[in-house]
Amino acid sequence: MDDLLDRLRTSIGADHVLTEDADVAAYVVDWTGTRAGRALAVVRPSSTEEVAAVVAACAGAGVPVVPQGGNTGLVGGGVPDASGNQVVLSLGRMRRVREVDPVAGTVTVDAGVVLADVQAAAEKVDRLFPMSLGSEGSCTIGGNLSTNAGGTAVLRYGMTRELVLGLEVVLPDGRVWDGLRGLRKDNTGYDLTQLFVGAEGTLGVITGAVLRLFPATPRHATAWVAVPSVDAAVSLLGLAQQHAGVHLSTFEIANRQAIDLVLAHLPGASDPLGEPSDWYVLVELAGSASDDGLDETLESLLGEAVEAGCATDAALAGSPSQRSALWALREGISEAQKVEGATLKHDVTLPIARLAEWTDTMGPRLQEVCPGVRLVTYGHVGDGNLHYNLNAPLTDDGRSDDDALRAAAADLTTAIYDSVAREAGSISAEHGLGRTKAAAAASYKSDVEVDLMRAVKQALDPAGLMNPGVLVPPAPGASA
Ligand code: FAD
Ligand code: 2HG
Ligand code: ZN
Repeated sequence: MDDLLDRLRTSIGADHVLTEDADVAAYVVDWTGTRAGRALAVVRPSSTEEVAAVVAACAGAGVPVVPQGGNTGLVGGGVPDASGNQVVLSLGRMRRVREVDPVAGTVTVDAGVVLADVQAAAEKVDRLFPMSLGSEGSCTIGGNLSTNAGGTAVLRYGMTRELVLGLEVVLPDGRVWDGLRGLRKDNTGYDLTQLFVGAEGTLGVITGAVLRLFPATPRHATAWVAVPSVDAAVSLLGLAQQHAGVHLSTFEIANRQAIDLVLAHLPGASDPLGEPSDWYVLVELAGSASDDGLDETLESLLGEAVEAGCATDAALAGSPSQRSALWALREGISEAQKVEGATLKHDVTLPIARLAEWTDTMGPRLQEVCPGVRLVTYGHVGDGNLHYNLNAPLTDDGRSDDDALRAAAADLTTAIYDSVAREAGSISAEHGLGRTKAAAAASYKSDVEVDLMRAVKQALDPAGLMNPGVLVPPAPGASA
């Protein structure tokens, strides 16, 4: 292995090949703090050529590579396993916005550019890059593409795969595929770009991307709405679509338990409504500078919703700071859950029409499995995507009983996933599979689908060195 480390140092500079525990620490533990591995080294190349040299050297030495962007992933896909023989390849030094073309509606970036910086580059030329995640200050475009990230603007603009036109990728053998084309029309064969989207670093390392830009939406009308049930939230969604049409850009749900955690743990958070409600919806309309009347549309929508019984109260943002405060209630839930104690995440999709009945029946079933378990339910209801997360029961003296949650974790997750499968839903709506869910996902897929996935992996990465153990579980009997 010393030979490999020497080669890496020669290729990208000794300062960017990290091997000391203190230097690698931040790269081997995930955001949740529950997935920790060990690395042979963490390497930080600064260009596509350097990435290619690293991957070729690792391929030559038979050493697995774990690509990493902002390390905000929630399924353990961007951190190494416990073996200590994997190289973490961080894209953190590849942060160049290569080109912005407002008329073509494209921005070309290095894969390590942070999402918020892409949004800012678009804003500078009066355009919008619509992807919006709570982690946008640290996640990278390479990570977003590799997880096919969702977020709060999917309802209007789609998942990451709908926002990309072309890619540059370093293949598992170190060759570079230059597919950085910004063409809207290109029917010249298999869609290789889309093959790498959502591949979680198992087919190659994305080093650059051409992304789509949209007209800017500087005007917003935003409300925090109390709703009596999930059923009412779904009815409100229908009304919002009718009233606001294309201007409807966000429709997010959260239960009271989620908001209680934010109020308890997020400094400065306050409840915008007088009376607590079982459920809340964050609804936002967005439009161009000439789109007058968004506030009026939202007010009339809410008036009708109250009359129809699908909303009981609402707070409208009257200023940008009030808007930020409403968004912070929604975006702060992940962090608040983590501060509270042990958490079990379930990022599921169900047909929207089934959401209400499913949540109504799931809660009591989980109480039987783990009495007192706290349901922290929130997410992108407009996409049928719930973060059906759980926090530990409270002990008699009000502490988070993390051991009780851990002891019941497997049974809780199985109950949820089995039920999602029966509804023809998905056990990973937007976070991917990583190491956490790879085996479970395969067990809910048909043999044909798993075979196809393995065939793709085998064709592009025959030596199995790109992020092994992530997304595609090894075939039975094969060495991992
Ligand atoms: P990482 O965590 O570094 O990596 C994620 C995966 O991508 C790994 O498998 C890794 O190997 C691979 N990868 C990374 N870069 C590359 C590359 N250049 N080439 C090939 N493979 C690569 N996700 C959502 O979908 N919607 C949300 O609303 C959302 N909100 C979040 C809020 C918070 C507070 C947090 C902590 C996370 C949230 N996430 C959300 C999850 C996470 O931010 C996304 O999955 C994000 O896309 C990961 O980007 P990253 O750069 O941090 O990737
Ligand atoms: C969100 O929508 C993210 O806030 C994170 O997808 C969800 O932490 C989670 O489980
Ligand atoms: Zn989400």
